[in-house]
Amino acid sequence: MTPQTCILIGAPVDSGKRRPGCLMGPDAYRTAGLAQAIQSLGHKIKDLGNFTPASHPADSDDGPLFAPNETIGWTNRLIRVAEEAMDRGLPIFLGGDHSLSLGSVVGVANHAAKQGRPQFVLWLDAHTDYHTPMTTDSGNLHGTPVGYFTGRPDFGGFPKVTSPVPQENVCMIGLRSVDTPERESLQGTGIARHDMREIDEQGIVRPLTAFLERVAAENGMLHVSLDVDFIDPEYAPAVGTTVPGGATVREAHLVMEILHDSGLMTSLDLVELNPFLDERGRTAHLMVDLCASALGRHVFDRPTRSFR
Ligand code: Z70
Ligand code: MN
Ligand code: MN
Ligand code: MN
Repeated sequence: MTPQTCILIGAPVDSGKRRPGCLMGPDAYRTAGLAQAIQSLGHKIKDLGNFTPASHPADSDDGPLFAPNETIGWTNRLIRVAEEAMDRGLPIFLGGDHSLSLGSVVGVANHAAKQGRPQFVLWLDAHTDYHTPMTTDSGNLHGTPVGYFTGRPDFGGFPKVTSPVPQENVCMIGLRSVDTPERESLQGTGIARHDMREIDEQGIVRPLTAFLERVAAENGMLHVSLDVDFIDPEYAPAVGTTVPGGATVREAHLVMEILHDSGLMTSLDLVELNPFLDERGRTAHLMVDLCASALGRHVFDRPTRSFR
């Protein structure tokens, strides 16, 4: 991989669900040595520090959604920050819960549209996060970003999505907790959905490389959204919603290493880390190591792998 300028964007979003703690994520990544790990691979780092939401009305306790106004404030802020960062390097969004992707993905997709290139999204998560504010039972907006950036309706109050990511350009890997309304809405969409059963039967490489070949063939931009709960809670306990049966450390590294080899990744989210629930920083360190793999850390050199 040619040396990159990695732009660290602290997004201590904690409004996407009720259990607090993700606001400590960006500083936990810094404490775990994220910048040093990336620099040691020959890349440059620009740390923009921690952002705050754009101004927004106070949230009330009534209503079906948790903290919608604060989440809208974050979305407005992060769309702008993402658009600007894409002109300067490879943005890495340090979450923060997964509602930060309401902003990060729409921002990078706006940038791709200006370049005339298609946006692709790799969603590494136990969950599909395909709700809308109308279908969510929990009222937690971290369960809605994929619905939002693919252009589903009913996101009143949120910025209008002018460049939705086409369903066919979204690939989800790691799924094992999908709500009934999400499953029903996903039926018949072009979103590629790979659950843990498929990973167990076929391995994780096959769906990943099939997707990357498509990104390469269309000269696409590729946003990768890595939810801590993609990984099994045995290795990554610092997350509010632990779902057993997730990816192993080895599978997760393999995904990141292949992403690096592809040279296709243009932006990255690290989301849902709750340092308050961690054990001596091990989840934060694992996420830093995974990020390093995606940016070229390896044991031995290999022949170049081309997806074109
Ligand atoms: C559930 C909901 C979710 C992440 C949990 C869970 C959503 N589908 N997303 N953790 N990252 O509440 O909508
Ligand atoms: Mn998620
Ligand atoms: Mn999840
Ligand atoms: Mn090397």
